[in-house]
Amino acid sequence: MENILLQSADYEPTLPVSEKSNPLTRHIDRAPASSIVKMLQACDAEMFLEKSQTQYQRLLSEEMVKTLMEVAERVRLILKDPQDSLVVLSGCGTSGRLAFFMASGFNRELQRLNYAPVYSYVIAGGDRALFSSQEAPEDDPTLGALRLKKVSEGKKRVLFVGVSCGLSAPFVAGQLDFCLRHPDVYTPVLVGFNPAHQARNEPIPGCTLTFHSVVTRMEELAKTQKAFLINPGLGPEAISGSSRMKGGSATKILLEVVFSASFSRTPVTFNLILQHMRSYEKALDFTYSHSQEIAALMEAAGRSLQCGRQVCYLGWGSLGLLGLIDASECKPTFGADHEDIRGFVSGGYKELGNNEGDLTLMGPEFSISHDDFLDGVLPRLTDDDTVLLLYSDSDDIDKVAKLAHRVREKTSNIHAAYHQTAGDAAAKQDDINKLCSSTIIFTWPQETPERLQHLRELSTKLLLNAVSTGAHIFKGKVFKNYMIDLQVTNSKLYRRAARLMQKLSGHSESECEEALLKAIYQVDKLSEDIATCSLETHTHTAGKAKKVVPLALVCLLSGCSIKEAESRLEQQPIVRKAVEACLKSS
Ligand code: F1P
Repeated sequence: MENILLQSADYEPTLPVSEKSNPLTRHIDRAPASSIVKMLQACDAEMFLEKSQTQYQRLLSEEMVKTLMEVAERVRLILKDPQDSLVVLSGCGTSGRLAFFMASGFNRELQRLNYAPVYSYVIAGGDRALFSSQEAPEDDPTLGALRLKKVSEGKKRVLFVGVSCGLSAPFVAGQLDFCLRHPDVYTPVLVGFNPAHQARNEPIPGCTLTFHSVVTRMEELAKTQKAFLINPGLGPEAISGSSRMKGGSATKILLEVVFSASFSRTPVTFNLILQHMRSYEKALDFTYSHSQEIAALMEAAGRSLQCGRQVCYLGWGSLGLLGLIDASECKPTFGADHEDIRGFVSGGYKELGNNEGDLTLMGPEFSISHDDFLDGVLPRLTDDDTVLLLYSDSDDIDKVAKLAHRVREKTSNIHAAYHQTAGDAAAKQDDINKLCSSTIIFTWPQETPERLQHLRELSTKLLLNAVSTGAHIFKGKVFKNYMIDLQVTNSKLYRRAARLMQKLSGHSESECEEALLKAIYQVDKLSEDIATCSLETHTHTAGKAKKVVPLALVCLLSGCSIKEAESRLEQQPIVRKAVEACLKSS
C-alpha cells in the first residue's frame, strides 16, 4: 500500500519524486541498525517495482528497455569510429563521480578488448570534486556547456550523457542545451529519476533556460530519436533528497547495461537488456541477504562517529574508488567533516587515471592512497576508529594481508567486505579473516568477469551507503528521514533546507528563509545588504559556516540568538535531539 502511496501525485504533491520523503523510512532516525538495514532494503527494492504498481515509467518498463536498446546502438556506432567520435558522461556531485567511474571503467574494458577508448567525463568543479564536496559549480549552465565543448573539441559525432538525478542541475541543463543547439555533432541523452513534467522549473540566474524547458525540447526530439530521455521513477530516497543512494545506483545500472550491450558480440535484444537489469535486482537481494552483518558494521561505524573518531575504507581497484565516493558524499549530506569517513584506494592517483592527475598537493582531503593512509592516519588509529577493508579474489591477497596486519597492530576494530566466486575460495583469505573482528563474505555465482565486477560494485555501493547513512543516523544527523545538517552550498540544497525548515517548524516560507540567512551570515538581524544579496552569495557564504540548518532551526523555534543557539548545539551535539528539544518546547 505504502509503495503505491509514495508514487502517487497527491503525496507531497508539490515535490518531485526525487525530493519526496519516503513513508517507508519515516522513523529511520530512531530505528536500531537491523531495522535501518531492512528499511534501506525495502527502499532499494522499489527501484525494480513494475509499472503496473505505479503511474510512472520504471527501470524495467518496456519503453525504458527499448530506449536503452536504442542508446546502445548509438554507442555501437561510436565504437566503430573512435577517431572522430566520443561518448561524454557528465554530472554534478555523485552523478559526476559516477560519470568518471564508468568512463574510466569502460575505457579500461575497451582496451582489454582491443578497442580504442571512446569515453570521457566532465564533473562540475573539475577533478577536485571527485573526492571532495564542490556543490557550487552545479549552478552554472555556461560552465557546463564550456566544459563539454572543450572535452569534445574536433569530434564529428558526440553522444552526450548528462546525469541529473533530480532533473535539476543547471550545469547539466547548460550542456544539454548546447547539444540541442549543435545537433549536427551532438546527440543528448538525459539520465534522471523524475517524470519529465517534474523537471526543475526555477529560473536560472543570467540565462533564459530552466531544466524543465530543456527537457520539453528534448521530449519533442526524442520522438525522432534525436535525443533520449532515460528517466524511470525509483520512488523517494530513504533519506529525503539523498540522490547518492537509489539515484546513484540506478545511474550505474542503466549506463552499465547500455555500455555493456554496445560491445556485446551478439545483437542488442530486448531480452538481453531485461536479463541484465534483472541480474542487478538479484545482486541487490543477495547483498541484503547479509543484512545482519551489514547492521553490525553500521553499528561499529556509528560508535566511531559518536565518539568523534573516524571510519576508514581501505579498498582495492574499483571497490576502493567506491569507498572514496561514498566518503566524499557525507559532507554535503550530513554536514560531516572530511575526517569523519575517509576512503583510500590502493595505488592512489596512478590507478585512477583521472583527467587532472595527482591532486595530493591540493590539501589533506586529496590524500587518497594506502601510503597516505599509512603515513597520515595509521599512527593515530585507536580501537575507537573503524577500518573496513574492501577487496575481492581478483586483488592481490598478499598485499591485503600485509595492510590488514599493519592496521591490526593499532586497532582491533578492523572489518572486511570480501567478494569471491563460488568454488574459488582463496585459502590466504582466511588469514585476513582472523585479523578482522568481522568479515562479510559475498560468494557470487559464476558470471562473465566484467558483469561480475559490476555486480560486486553495486553490492559494495549499497553496503557503503548503508554504513555511512546508518552511522550518521546514530550520530544524530537525520531527523525523521530528513538530512538535518545538510550543507546549503548550491541553489537546490538551499531550497531543500528552506523547505525542511518550513516542514519541521510550521513557520512561513519568509520566516524560514530569514532564519536561514541569519544562520548563514551569523547575525541576529538581517541588514538590507544581506537581504538583497544574490542566492549565489548566500550559498557561497554558507560554504564557510557549519551547522547552518540546525542553528537556523534552533533560533526559529526558540526565538534565541545565534550565539545562544550555538551554545545549545555545543551542549547537545546530537543535532536531532537539540532540534527535538526545541520542537517540544515551542
Ligand atoms: C547532484 C548533487 C548530488 C549531491 C547533492 C547535490 O544531484 O550534486 O549528487 O549528493 O545532493 O546535488 P543531481 O543533479 O544528480 O540531482
